[in-house]
Amino acid sequence: MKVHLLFAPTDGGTHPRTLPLGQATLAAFLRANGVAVDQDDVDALVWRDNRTLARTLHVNLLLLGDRGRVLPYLDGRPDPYLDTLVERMARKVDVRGADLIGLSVMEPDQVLPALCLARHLKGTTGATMMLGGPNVGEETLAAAPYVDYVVMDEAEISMMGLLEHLEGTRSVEDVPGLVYRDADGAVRLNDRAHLPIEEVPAPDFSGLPMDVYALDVDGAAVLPLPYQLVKGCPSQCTFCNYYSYNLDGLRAKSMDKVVSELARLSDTYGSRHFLFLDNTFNISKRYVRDWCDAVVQEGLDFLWMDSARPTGLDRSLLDRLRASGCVRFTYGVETGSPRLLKLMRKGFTVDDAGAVLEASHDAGIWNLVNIIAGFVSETEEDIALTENFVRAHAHAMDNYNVLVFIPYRASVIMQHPEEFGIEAIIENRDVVWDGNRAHIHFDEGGVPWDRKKEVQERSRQELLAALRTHTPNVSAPAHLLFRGYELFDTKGEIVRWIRERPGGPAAEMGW
Ligand code: B12
Ligand code: SF4
Repeated sequence: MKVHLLFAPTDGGTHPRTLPLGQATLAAFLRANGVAVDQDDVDALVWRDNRTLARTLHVNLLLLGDRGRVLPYLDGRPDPYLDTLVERMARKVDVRGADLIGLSVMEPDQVLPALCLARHLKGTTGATMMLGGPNVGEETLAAAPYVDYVVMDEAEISMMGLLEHLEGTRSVEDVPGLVYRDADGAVRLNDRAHLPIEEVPAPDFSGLPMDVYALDVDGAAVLPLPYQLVKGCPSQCTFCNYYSYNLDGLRAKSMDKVVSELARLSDTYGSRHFLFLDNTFNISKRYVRDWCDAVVQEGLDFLWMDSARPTGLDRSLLDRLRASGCVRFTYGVETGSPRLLKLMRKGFTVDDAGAVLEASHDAGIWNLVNIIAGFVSETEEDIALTENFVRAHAHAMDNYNVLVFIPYRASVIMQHPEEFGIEAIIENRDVVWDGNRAHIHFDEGGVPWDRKKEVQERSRQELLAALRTHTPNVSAPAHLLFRGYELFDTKGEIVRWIRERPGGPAAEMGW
């Protein structure tokens, strides 16, 4: 049985931010179990070719993400121009001989281009077609007759099971976590099963276009390698749906496994830069200390970044983290309103968050702060409290993301809406094409969804204005930060260097 894994294109046409970690982990596991696996990153290949080929040969990914145009096309309406784009996209990879083609869909923006590609490849190859990742599910299979199977979360055990099924040695009902059609055509989801974390292999990136991910920054190639130490999350924030499909809860790799895998990855790919893609690095003080000890003991000389909860980290621990190579933490601060923080069940206070940002800044770590705009029941007073927080800690907020609150189907809020004063829930089936992003809309306290969206946008604009005005407001992609931390000793110097770059940081990313 030959498997070909393809990372689906996004619709934005921007530089692929990271190597596809989930797909490469799956490839490593299948290869270790004797399965012949090829893999490609269609997103990266389109991005590269769109920069080098004549315009007439480009794949217009924005068009492939245009729901108004693509949905009728997927339903069979002729559209010769879309046919041309999809064929161009498909020609970038050679899937001949594959029995099973698996498309990786990590972001909502990948859903439509992935379906276009799946439909085309099903027609041209006849291979078994599957989709995997957090943005596909039962609705996707129900809506896409050219897709045979879906797995929506960790897929190692599911994929091995499916291969056994396709070889005739296992019944489809026995394949854990598989979404499939039964004999009557009804869509079914089997109970899930995940690999123990110590058995999850390090990613295997072979087959991927490494030259695309590496960017030249001032004469040095910077290649951030993604890696995951921890699955799950110690928190259960009420807006998040991560824990819902991460059924096995919090799981962390042993430090022995982590350091040996990192050392091997560094040797194999010739990079000392790691993008840790954990929900939370600081799952416990002990785990953080174990990491710092292991780095010293093994003499590791890496630079890395990750996400962290803004609590339980003091200056001495942050100094040790910086010394272990940490250059950036993304902190989910979310709001400066104590009431909203409680409603979100973040498990820390506004003061905790402020103290960690300050200590992290003093330790020389780049602070990227996530803020949520338009949360359930957010008032002008809540917005003003967040603005106060921004003003108070502006110098310690190097960069920020303001994301509008999205109600996820499996979040605590949507499971128990009455506790949050939400009055109406509308299951909007049309948006299956958007991944898990917005299956559900809500009306709160008499504010209908359309109006709430306006309120959310106003809140976002107000918060963005405060952040732009008060914080250093320096956009610094990972590649640039890694290089900056190699070249300079202080954040002040890095900020100056970034600000003085011709074309700004966007130039490196080709945006
Ligand atoms: C890195 C990342 C991103 C990156 C890049 C993603 C990428 N190109 O790979 C960026 C920054 C672009 C991103 C953006 C967003 N992200 Co994001 N992201 C992540 C993150 C931190 C890591 C993903 C990862 O690589 N994990 C490591 C791998 C090893 O684990 P894994 O994903 O479970 O891998 C398994 C499966 O995915 C599956 N699989 C993967 N490929 C394939 C292929 C096949 C064929 C099969 C069968 C299975 C399969 O098998 C893998 C191995 O078991 C996750 C959180 C997390 N810690 O996982 C969130 C996460 C995936 N993101 C999430 C969200 C919400 C977003 C945004 C929508 C946020 C926003 N509001 O804007 C945006 C989407 C933007 C857009 N334009 O569409 C959510 C998804 C929630 C959901 N859909 O239910 C997650 C889970 C975070 C969370 N806590 O909620 N994200
Ligand atoms: S929002 Fe982040 S910290 Fe909160 S439960 Fe989700 S992954 Fe964990």
